[in-house]
Amino acid sequence: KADGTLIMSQATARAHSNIALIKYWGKRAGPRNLPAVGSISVTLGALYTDTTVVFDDTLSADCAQLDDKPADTARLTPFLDLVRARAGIDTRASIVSANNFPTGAGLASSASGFAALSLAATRAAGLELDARELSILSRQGSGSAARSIFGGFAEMHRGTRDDGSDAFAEPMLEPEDWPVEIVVAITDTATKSVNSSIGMSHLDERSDYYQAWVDHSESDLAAMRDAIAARDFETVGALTEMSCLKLHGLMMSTRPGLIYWNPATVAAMHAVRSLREAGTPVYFTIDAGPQVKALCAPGHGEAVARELADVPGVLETRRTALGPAARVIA
Ligand code: 2P0
Repeated sequence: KADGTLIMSQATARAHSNIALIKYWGKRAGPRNLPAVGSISVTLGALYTDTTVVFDDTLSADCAQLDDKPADTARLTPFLDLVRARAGIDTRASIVSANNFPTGAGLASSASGFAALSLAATRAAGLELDARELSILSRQGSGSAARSIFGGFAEMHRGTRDDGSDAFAEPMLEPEDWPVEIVVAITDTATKSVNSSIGMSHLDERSDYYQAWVDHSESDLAAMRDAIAARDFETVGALTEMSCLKLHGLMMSTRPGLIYWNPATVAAMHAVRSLREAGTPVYFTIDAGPQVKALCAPGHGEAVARELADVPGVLETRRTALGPAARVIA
């Protein structure tokens, strides 16, 4: 400003991680990070990212810190440019972000991270986007982030428009509508070797299974919508395991083949099935990493967490209820 005072504006947001029950993998052609398929997820109460964005006229470049360490801005500056363009500003930003769980290890840190960043950056820039607009913005940072704008159960729409204006998530159920629980069995805390964006790029050329994946996506989504509406846990669980295994089959079929599992991942999958055979309502799902997430019917999380903690190679378990929508916290 002319009087020499600094122009600084800041906001802090919290967004929760999510896991897909019907998985997103693959992109439509073109810019704006458009998904090839829709997805359905649950937001996780115990896993979240807190992100503070400060627009600061004294900065000559964006800078970022993640979990107390300097972070690369290569993926962040183009994203902040979307916010700046919308707000009509040119000011660079400082981002400080922290996850309360291991980053980049298949626990959807890009989902909670870009959802928190979308909300913090738009507020700091003086914008008040509604949830749908925030979901569209978040998607451009990371596809799964579009779902972390919402709590409970959410559905991400693939959309058909090239401008991405119909590729957003919507809420399906609030956490209290159906309080299922999730147990995360962490089997490795290292950052994964192949990030999702690269793993799912150009699949039409890289996997013979890809067209089948896309072709069956709408019927999987429709079946899951019906099962959730009916609170039919067995069907939701069966569809969840099916979508997970189909995703990993697709990943393994990709040239070069992606194997995200380690021996403890497989042991935890079998442990979930043994528990189920013994009468516990629990089903597994796994993202682009080695962690196993067990979807438990309401009231069964504690017993499942106890059993999974004893699986050889499981380092830690985290039990969580469904979480709320992304929100401004400061
Ligand atoms: C999902 N995953 O639906 C699927 C299942 C991982 C396995 O969305 O390229 O980090 O940033 O849009 O969102 C992870 O992919 O990918 C993911 P980009 P993202 O949760």
